[in-house]
Amino acid sequence: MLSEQIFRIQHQHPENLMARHFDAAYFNGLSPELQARLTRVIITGMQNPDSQMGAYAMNPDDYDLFQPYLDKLIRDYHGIEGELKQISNWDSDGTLDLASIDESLSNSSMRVRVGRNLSNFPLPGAMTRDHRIAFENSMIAVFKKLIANPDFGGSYISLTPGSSHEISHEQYLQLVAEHKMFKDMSADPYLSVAGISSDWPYGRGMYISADEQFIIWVGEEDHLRIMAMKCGCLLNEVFDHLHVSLDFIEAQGLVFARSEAYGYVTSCPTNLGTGMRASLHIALPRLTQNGSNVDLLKPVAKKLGLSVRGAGGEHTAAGAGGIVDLSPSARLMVSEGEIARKLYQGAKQMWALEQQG
Ligand code: DAR
Repeated sequence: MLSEQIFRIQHQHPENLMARHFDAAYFNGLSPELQARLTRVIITGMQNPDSQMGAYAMNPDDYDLFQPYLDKLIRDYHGIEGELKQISNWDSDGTLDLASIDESLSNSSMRVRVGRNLSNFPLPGAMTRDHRIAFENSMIAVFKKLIANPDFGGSYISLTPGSSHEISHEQYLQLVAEHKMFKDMSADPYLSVAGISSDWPYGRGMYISADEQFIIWVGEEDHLRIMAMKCGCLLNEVFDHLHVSLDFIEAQGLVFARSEAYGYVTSCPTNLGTGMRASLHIALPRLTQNGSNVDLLKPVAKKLGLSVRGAGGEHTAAGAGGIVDLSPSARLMVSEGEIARKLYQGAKQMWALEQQG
């Protein structure tokens, strides 16, 4: 029985928010059709008891449809009480110059990404192969506008067998090695159980601008992962680049799924709100025992509202010289401009801790 399995997870894995807030009476009060839909949302957390969230939305309206239950997971994870109303604001209220922290940070790797999903398709976990191909084709029409625009240029590459944009497996592996393209998600048990990696590699691809500072992933954990990146010291530049680029692609007629309360709708509830992860690479050899132990840094960072990953992304080790990927944890009930400021302040605080010796 589903409730008995979840009850066991509640006790064996108290960090699993899907289980922690599961309410058997609520679930049993749903129609059989809604019980089946909600089971698809939470199956990832049932089959991966070590999950932190343990749920992925399958349709843009799941957050509203199952609000009595999912709202508890969302508020618990994001630490929110009271009114929930996501407001977008990209104003970072001043120059955020990493070189002002230390001259050695003047050429830092900076990256800001947002997850976005179109309102007229199921979310990745519930897409059929036909959905995935139709979605990719609808995006290729938008990419043609980007490619024709001299401010963007670039190209689109597809993994879909038979696509006129299809690249070879070797070319794909090279793009992954260069951290430009995303990995086959089938290896991620959380995503694969949720159906997010199904039909690989159909409907998956990447737009990359001529200067390689603007990339759009198609068909990863969200329909779109839209990211701006550059090496430099002004965080404002990479945020502004992303903002301008988002406005351009939305002007092509894309309608992103949004909720009044939760902001931009994303597969994972951890990304709701802005859908934004803003990060930079910073060398913290002392705090990471020269990169041998990123986990040492995580509780320190968490106290400052920051999360730390290895230089290669989620679930990777630090890079050479203790280089880690540092980002503010907040996504929801925080604006884009506030995230920029939090990233700057976080870098300043971590740098100061590193210098304490
Ligand atoms: N492992 C899943 C996902 C957590 C957040 N990371 C994402 N969305 N890539 C969990 O529920 O713990």
